[in-house]
Amino acid sequence: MSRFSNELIDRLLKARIITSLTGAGVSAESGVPTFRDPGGIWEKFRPEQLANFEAFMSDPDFVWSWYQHRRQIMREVKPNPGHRALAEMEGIFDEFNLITQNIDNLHKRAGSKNVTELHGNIERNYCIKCRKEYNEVDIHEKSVLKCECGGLIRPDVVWFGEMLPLEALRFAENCAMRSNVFFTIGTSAEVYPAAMLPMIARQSGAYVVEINTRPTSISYDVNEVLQGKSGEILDELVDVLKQKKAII
Ligand code: BJW
Ligand code: ZN
Repeated sequence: MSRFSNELIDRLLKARIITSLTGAGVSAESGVPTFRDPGGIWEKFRPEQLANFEAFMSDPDFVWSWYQHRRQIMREVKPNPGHRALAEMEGIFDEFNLITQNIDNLHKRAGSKNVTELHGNIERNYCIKCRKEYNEVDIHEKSVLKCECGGLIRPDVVWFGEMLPLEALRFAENCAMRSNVFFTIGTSAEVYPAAMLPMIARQSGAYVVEINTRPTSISYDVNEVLQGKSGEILDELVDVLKQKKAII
């Protein structure tokens, strides 16, 4: 007995455009802590407290060393079966768009080519004054670095109150509007504007599927909920799709 509905499999086999929105839960099985699950490294400081420009300006060394610590974790972990299944889907479908809120590079390391990053990338940094990029920073630099112009160097990630990269956001909205099937995977769907994407997809006629270990605030608004670990579910889904595609 497959855990996938016949409707989902039928729609996927007929779909022209498929989009997946991913969040921290997709990297949880690799060992990257999520933001809002209990027991995580974010229990002491809520993301809203630390992931903002004011926090950086009031204690740049502290915020910088926090990012260096997370950068270390993200470099040490490896992509999991969920990342690999999403990379495989690129080859299975004519148009498969992967939109991620994650900054950890694991989708690209798993082989996904068409990745749109909504919240930046932890491997990049830039000067807050002149915007010069600093992407080869030593992981052991525990204090914040200064640019040759005197400005502080910050990670190239999107903090609360900051605009998302406009081109990436426009592309993501466009994918949501055009997709036949839209997956929302391993995200609590609490942070906007990313959380709007599944709703835009649904309103535009897509079949929206949520994959998550727990219910979220949008679970009632989607067409199908697959409850469980994304690594296991996506791996299974790719197997089913490969079998069906081989028969057709
Ligand atoms: C598993 C699993 C497994 C576990 N398998 N699942 C409209 C309405 C209301 C508020 C706003 C709004 N528009 C803007 C706002 C304000 C704000 C916002 O959304 N606030 C909310 C908290 C209410 N948004 C912003 O400020 C954004 N900017 C913006 O909108 O600019 C325009 C603007 C400017 C000024 C004024 C007004 C508008 C920017 C948001 C930036 C978010 N940045 C962060 C930090 C990035 C850098 C870093 O990492 O340090 O991005 S916060 C953090 O949350 C990170 C994530 O990408 C993001 C989303 O988290 P995610 O991925 O969903 O993780 P979790 O932990 O929440 O969920 C994990 C899920 O996985 C759970 O559901 C688990 O169950 C599940 N899971 N294991 C499957 N194995
Ligand atoms: Zn500078």
